[in-house]
Amino acid sequence: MLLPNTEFQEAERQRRRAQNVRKLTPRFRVLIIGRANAGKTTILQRVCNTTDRPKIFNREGHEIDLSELNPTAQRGQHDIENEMIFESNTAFVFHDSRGFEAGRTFELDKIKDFVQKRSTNKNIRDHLHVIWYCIPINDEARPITRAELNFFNECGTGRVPVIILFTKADMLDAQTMEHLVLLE
Ligand SMILES: Nc1nc2c(ncn2[C@@H]2O[C@H](COP(=O)(O)OP(=O)(O)OP(=O)(O)O)[C@@H](O)[C@H]2O)c(=O)[nH]1
Ligand SMILES: [Mg+2]
Repeated sequence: MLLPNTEFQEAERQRRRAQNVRKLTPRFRVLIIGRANAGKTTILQRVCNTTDRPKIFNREGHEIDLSELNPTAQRGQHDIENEMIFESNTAFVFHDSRGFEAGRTFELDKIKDFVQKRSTNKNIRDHLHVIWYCIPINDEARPITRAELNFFNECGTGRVPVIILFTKADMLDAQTMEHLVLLE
């Protein structure tokens, strides 16, 4: 299709702009939030097309030893500041937060602080591009907790979009099938 001259120039301008942005920020930065066992790691593995565990780097860029023997490994995985990278797709960098477990409402401040810092940071390569919020819908009487409602009501994420990922929907199918079979 032949574009009129001005449209062509605009398309070309956008293409060049996108190229420049990619140079400045080579990796797409995602914050994934969800309570323990919500399916966060599974989604990230699927996105990066791997079953391997990610590599985790602290804020100084040092890799954290994830061996079973290392007692800090579990904590390191859910420290929002740490960067998580899968070798199969290094174009993504993830930050992992267990969000708002019962009795741990302080996480809201941590997340607010992180989002704020990562949106205003001078270095564009440190910017956060999206938040993926995992909500498992399989076995919860209340899939959205009070703390989560607070997050949606209070935590202004500025220009960072929040995408809700409903996880474990397949298990809901299994439960419904079981129920239907019992009714027979
Ligand atoms: N059936 C089913 N199981 C899932 C799904 N997503 C995750 N799981 C299982 O749920 C368990 C927890 O998944 P993870 O991805 O480790 O959850 P997580 O949110 O990373 O958990 P933490 O890191 O401990 O907070 C694993 O046994 C997964 O195999 C899903 O969509 N369907
Ligand atoms: Mg995990």
